Amino acid sequence: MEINEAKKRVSELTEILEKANHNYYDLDSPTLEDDEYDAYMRELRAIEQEYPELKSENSPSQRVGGSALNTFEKVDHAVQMASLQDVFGADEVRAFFERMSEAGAVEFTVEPKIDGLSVSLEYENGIFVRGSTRGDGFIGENITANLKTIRSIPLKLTEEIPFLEVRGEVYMPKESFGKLCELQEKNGEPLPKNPRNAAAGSLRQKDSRITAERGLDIFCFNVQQARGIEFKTHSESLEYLKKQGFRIIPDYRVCKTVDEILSRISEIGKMRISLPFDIDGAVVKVNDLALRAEIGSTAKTPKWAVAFKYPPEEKETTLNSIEINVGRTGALTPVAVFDTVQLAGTSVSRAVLHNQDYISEKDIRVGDRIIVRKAGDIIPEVVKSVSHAENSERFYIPSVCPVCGAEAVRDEDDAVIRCSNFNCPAQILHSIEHFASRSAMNIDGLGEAIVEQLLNAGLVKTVADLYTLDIQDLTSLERFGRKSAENLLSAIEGSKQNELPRLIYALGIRGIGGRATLLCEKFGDIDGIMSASEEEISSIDGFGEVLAKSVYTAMREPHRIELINRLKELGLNMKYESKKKSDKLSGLTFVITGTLPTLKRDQAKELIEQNGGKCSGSVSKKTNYVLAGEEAGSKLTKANELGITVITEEQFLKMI
Ligand code: 0OX
Repeated sequence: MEINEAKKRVSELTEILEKANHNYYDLDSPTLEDDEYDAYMRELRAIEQEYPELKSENSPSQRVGGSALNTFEKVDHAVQMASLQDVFGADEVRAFFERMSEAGAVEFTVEPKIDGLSVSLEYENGIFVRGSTRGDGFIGENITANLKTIRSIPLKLTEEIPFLEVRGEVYMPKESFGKLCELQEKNGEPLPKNPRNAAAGSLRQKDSRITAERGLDIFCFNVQQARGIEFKTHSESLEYLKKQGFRIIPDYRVCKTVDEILSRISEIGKMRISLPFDIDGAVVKVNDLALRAEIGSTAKTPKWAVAFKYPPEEKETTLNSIEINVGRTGALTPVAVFDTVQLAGTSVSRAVLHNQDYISEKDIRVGDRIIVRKAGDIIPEVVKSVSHAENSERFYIPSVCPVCGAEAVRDEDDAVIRCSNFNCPAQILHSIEHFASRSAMNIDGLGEAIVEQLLNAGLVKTVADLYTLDIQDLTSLERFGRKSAENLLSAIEGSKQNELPRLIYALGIRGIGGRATLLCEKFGDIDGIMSASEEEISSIDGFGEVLAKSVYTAMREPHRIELINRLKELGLNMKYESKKKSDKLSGLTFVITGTLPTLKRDQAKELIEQNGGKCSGSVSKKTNYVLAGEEAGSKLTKANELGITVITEEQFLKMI
């Protein structure tokens, strides 16, 4: 494609993709099928590869994020990002109304108060140039790359207004929070405490690819600064923001009387449980902007707005005990067990207490009267301790595992205390359950109860023992018929042929999640994975340093090496059936260098491997071809010195 044509197509594709984002995320009315969206995105990426100069900072391709793009450098807020004065109850709202009416206010807006993190979005000539956190209201941090991953944030406005700074609240929808909790649990990672914390953690990621996966969203509710346009009222500015492509605060109303304000506050309160995001109040604001300036602010909060706080659905109950659960990664998780209460429509009697810091800060003790609620209306949590029982003592997570008695030690990099014994029965129970689970080896019929029976009967000690079970072993268990035993044995036997990524995931490496396939694609078989260096692992797209270290360390733990060796002997599939397409490049070694016109290096490597060839990082006499793109450096020189054939991407594509 010739450059002018490419430029035109980039602009067309940008418009199509951004419009699709807006329709999907802001208007809730999708206009493109997922695969159409993906196809346009692929086309855009291919052109941007060919013509890097056409790739703008605000290309929709930037929304998937990248590593180390967030600078977190300090950002001075030209206009203070003020916080709000809280009010509780109708009387305080009336008092606010009286004060404002005396100052001349005749119109107010009432908006839900989103429970998230305030951010500032700056636009120059209609282009998103900088996004930052609120910080202390005066100085925040630059998180532009992370904010770009939120698809409802327009990267380009409808109009090219000289300058606009908009304030909004980034939040994690309840659905995304639920998914994140599930994933963290599956990966043996600590659960986020509530959607707000999860949103904060996601915005603070150095690697914006992680932010992109977290399903964050935003509602915008204030024009901080504007040049090239003036507004008379707040509601007018919100409607303008909507026209510019922002997702504005939902369900806001303009009210005139205090009764209208109070009834809107109460309506929002009733909607609360069914809203797909957390709110922690309603905001009442004077609508007239000139009047706001007259009314002014205190050091921290404007005098022309208040945040009405809803009493959260909380219940008081008695904490009967604190159980210590030992998970498959050995994490000791304290769990509060209390008298059952009804919360958000369900019976609740247990809540995770997270870690020692959480317990110590709230001074939660057995026997306490406690307040409980549901974070994000999903996860029960202990809000605080109201009173201690007589003679109660501070609670400490034991420094020995309550199941096996081994030493429990605090992780270097997080607040988790872990049992140090890989043979701990609790770790074994949960790791066997995980091994058999649907997304791992998918052994039908091997649930928690049966794993417990097998462990209690001494029939299995590690997952490898599952493969030596026979019909007598199983029928000797209580309530285990011949038919179920046969079914289970055949499910276990069948699992030997599973694809390697399932086995890798089943081994329970911390943080591996859905990335097992990438490992297999890269290293081909279990031996390749076991001998891979940390650098090689972290070179895989999608593997950060932390995950690479976790895989590398896991593959050097003696108990895991022993387990893998046993599984090998027992005949489990240890090879990766790659999505190989042909043997056209069989026996040939390639070195890729420089920037290829359309393919990323990884893609070229994948194609080489899919067609039976091998890739190497350095040029030697053994190299058959050097696949060279633009700005190829020393490797190309060396290839020429050694007389190795140098090919272009086009020639390479012809070969396959
Ligand atoms: C919210 C929210 C927060 C702007 C000017 C003073 C306070 N969390 O939903 N803040 C504001 O207003 C700011 N409005 C909101 N809706």
